[in-house]
Amino acid sequence: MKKALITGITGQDGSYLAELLLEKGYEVHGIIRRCSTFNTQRIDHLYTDPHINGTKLFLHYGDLADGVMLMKLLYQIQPDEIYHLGAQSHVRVSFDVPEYTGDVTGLGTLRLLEAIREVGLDGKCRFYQASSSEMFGMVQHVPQTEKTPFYPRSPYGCAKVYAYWLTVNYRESYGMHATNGILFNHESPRRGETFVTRKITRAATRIKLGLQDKLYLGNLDAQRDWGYAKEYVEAMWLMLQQDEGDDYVMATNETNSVKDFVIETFNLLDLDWEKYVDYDKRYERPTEVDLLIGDPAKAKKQLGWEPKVKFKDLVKIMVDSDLVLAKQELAYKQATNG
Ligand code: NDP
Ligand code: GDR
Repeated sequence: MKKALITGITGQDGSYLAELLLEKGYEVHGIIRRCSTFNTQRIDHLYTDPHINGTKLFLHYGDLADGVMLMKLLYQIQPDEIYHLGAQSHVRVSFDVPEYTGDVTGLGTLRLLEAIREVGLDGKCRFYQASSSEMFGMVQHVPQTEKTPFYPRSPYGCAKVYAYWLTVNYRESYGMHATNGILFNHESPRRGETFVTRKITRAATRIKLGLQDKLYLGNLDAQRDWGYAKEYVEAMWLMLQQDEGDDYVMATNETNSVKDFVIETFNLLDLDWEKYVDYDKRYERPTEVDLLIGDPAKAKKQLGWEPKVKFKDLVKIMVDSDLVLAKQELAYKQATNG
């Protein structure tokens, strides 16, 4: 039975990837952070009592800021594959906490790669780095490919560029099976509620049911290549099944603006978006990434991977799911008000 370690298992992608690997018969280990509140909602449905025979999901407390713990954990687990998804992943927040973002999102990758070497797993363990289209930043070329130069526009983007090159460097220096998946934005009903897509679908469905009056947003003109997270984690697995480590772009090759996402969402709910959406400068970034559109031709050719869920299907999946949540919230509110 193959063993996989996932950093960031409690996040959107980590939860879908854990599901996929368990389905494939892996023993899955995940690093979780100690919090004063529960932070495992996205994986609770996968968890079984570790005292029961046959459990295949194991969670370990840790943090990407703690290199000693990473080393101990790798020594103990001896994973065949590591999916490094853990990060301070919010671009705007990275302007508020640049040092922390550099430490966790950038140096965290270094700590993990060094731990792999230190424990002597560099010859056997495969490593996946969650690289990002944010590395392309300032538009230099469209569509963006594996060969497009990077020009990051945020502390997050800079940290991801550092982690990208570390991954390439460990592959070239030590012959490690190390891979960068350069993933463009991917969303789902499990997307964090402060990322723009989920913020929109959550707010619009609550507005529909009278639970909220307004939605405040920043820049509506930014264009993104939005795909469906569930399909993107399949690509992560495929990348680690190749004979050699490499770098791949994962994208839909379609781009839409934030405004397009708003309009599509409100249209599905039969609402006039202009009545409800207001501007708030707070959500602007000091430097913006204006236009992302990726070319996944290499992934299609080498991995046979192609996204099926496109923009309109994605918005519908998210609206349908958030409408259920809003209805539950309304029912609870009505029940508790008497
Ligand atoms: P999320 O923000 O949903 O999840 C991030 C995960 O990292 C969470 O499990 C979080 O734990 C964990 N984490 C944060 N800080 C630390 C830390 N100090 N130590 C250990 N774990 C930590 O991100 P996504 O699932 O959306 O993305 C997964 C990865 O892919 C990230 O690296 C992201 O930067 C990258 N990426 C994402 C894209 C997207 O569109 N979603 C596109 C391209 C790249 P907790 O739950 O406790 O906060
Ligand atoms: P992004 O995603 O920065 O692309 O990073 P996000 O959804 O945060 O922003 C997308 C675009 O929407 C604009 N925007 C707003 N964004 C947020 N969060 N909140 C708002 O109110 C708002 N109003 C407008 C932004 O300015 C931006 O242009 C995501 C993350 O998952 C990264 O970890 C990942 O690497 C990249 O996608 C690819």
